[in-house]
Amino acid sequence: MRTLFGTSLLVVFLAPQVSLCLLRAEALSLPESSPGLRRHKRDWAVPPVWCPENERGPFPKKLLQIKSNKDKETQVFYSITGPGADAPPVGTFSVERATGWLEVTHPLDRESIDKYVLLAHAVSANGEAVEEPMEVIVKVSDQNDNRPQFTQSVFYGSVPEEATPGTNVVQVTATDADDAVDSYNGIVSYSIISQSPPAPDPQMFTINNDTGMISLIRPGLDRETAGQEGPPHPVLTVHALDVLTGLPARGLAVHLFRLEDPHQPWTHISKSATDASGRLDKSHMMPRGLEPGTYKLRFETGAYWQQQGYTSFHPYVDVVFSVTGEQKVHIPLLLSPYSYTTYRGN
Ligand SMILES: [Ca+2]
Ligand SMILES: [Ca+2]
Repeated sequence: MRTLFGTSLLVVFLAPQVSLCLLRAEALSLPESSPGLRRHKRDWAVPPVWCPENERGPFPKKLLQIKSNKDKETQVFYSITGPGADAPPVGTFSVERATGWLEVTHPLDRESIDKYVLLAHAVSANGEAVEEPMEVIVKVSDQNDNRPQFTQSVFYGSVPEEATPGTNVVQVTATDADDAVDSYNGIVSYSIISQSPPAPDPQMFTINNDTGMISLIRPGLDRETAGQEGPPHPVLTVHALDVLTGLPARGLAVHLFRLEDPHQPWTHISKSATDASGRLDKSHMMPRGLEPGTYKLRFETGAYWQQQGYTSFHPYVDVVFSVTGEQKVHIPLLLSPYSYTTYRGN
């Protein structure tokens, strides 16, 4: 809608039938008792211009010719100002002074800037403006040059083994930097490629193409035979204590990450917050327990202390820990605005 509106505003200077509509609309909005107000009709016309992104040269490439009707009476010189002309990104566009040809000087990237609003000026030989400056809008049309990207490398979901078909498991999300408003290039659609293990049915789940919600379509999920092999994994528990008050630290946001590959960024697994007793709801934090590996808890201590009316020296606290074959993993955190202590609890 925004795009269409912007376009029609500019078309007013070009297409008479459109300009009539808009003039009428404007006249209607004026009070009837103001006869002196009349819309000044412009003498020059510049259409909106679309320029595809990633254009190949040669550059400069002509986009459109700006023209003033005054060029019959006097010689007119043209210039442009605004972001993309004399303001950053300087020199993306230029105008041929004598002819009014507006040119683009290098390939554009719609994902960086999708629209330029330039001001066109027309002056006579003695430097006097022969026209009011006029807006020229260059819109960058999209090419499908971005793949969809999942917002996390791994999404963890869980479902009770007695769950019935239709139960939601986890929602995955992906984004695509391309245009999803005026084109399909940026629209993301989801599908399941494979399921492991392929039991008890090779198609236990379905995914909503539009929303990415994965849900169960077959009954009979059985943890012993399908989901988890071997003994259950240890459960993670956390306890945060505010040492200024001696009370549990309530409402402290905590993120859990896992390091799957030392050369890759941490994988975000879940986010939660401590309850009134300073503890995390462990089923929410890590529903299936911790497989052996390297993990990190990030405590958002800065935000916590700010809520308490203090400024914290540590904007957040990262606790990195290894999980091997323990029965349970307990991480206590003792917290003040200027210090923290953590240790291996039990
Ligand atoms: Ca795309
Ligand atoms: Ca694109």
